[in-house]
Amino acid sequence: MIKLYHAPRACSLAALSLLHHLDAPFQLELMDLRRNEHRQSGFLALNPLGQVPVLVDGDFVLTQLGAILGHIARLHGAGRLPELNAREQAEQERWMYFFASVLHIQFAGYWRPERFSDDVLGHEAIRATARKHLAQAFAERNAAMGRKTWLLGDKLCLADFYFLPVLGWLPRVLPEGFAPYPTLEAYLDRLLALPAVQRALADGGVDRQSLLAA
Ligand SMILES: N[C@@H](CCC(=O)N[C@@H](CS)C(=O)NCC(=O)O)C(=O)O
Repeated sequence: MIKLYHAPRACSLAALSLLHHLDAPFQLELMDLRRNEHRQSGFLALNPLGQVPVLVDGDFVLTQLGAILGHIARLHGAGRLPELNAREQAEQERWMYFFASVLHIQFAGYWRPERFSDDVLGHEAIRATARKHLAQAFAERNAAMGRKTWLLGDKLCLADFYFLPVLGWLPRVLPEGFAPYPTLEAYLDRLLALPAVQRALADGGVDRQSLLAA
């Protein structure tokens, strides 16, 4: 059976929500990052980067959220996820790469500037730049969502699950919260209303308020 290492409010929320959405059998390993459980030797043996999510499937250990979402979907998605044509699959991948390589990295710059420069004097500049780029990226996404229900229109896809935790981090970095991004906030509320997402939040003892708390 699949085992998922997940920390509440972390990007692993996407994988946990997808597992629930697909009614997949799995075992949950809850991690407390504040207690540095991700830096313990047992976990580092699974992921030397010391990051969640980690998925263990028998003797197969998989890291990187986008790959994990794809693996779960291939194992358990048949008949439970909408069929995507070639362009829709490309769009799904586009957004997952974007979240991983652009948005997630900007959040990392804001929270962990020491990973981008050893020069402590430069850290505030890194954080300010990250915040600026995040505000621009969310403004662009807010405009582009338009009247769409999900990123691909009416088909809920893996990228929507990926976007969930990323949107949850927004108010922790941007002082105005969702006020400049009402379309994204309505989209987030649709995600939060999914029974699978509610179950995933409950697993980690999180609700809407604590997910979005600064
Ligand atoms: N590129 C990785 C990023 C994983 C990641 O940054 N995980 C965060 C939580 S969202 C984490 O475990 N942070 C702890 C740390 O980096 O020390 C992925 O897509 O899985």
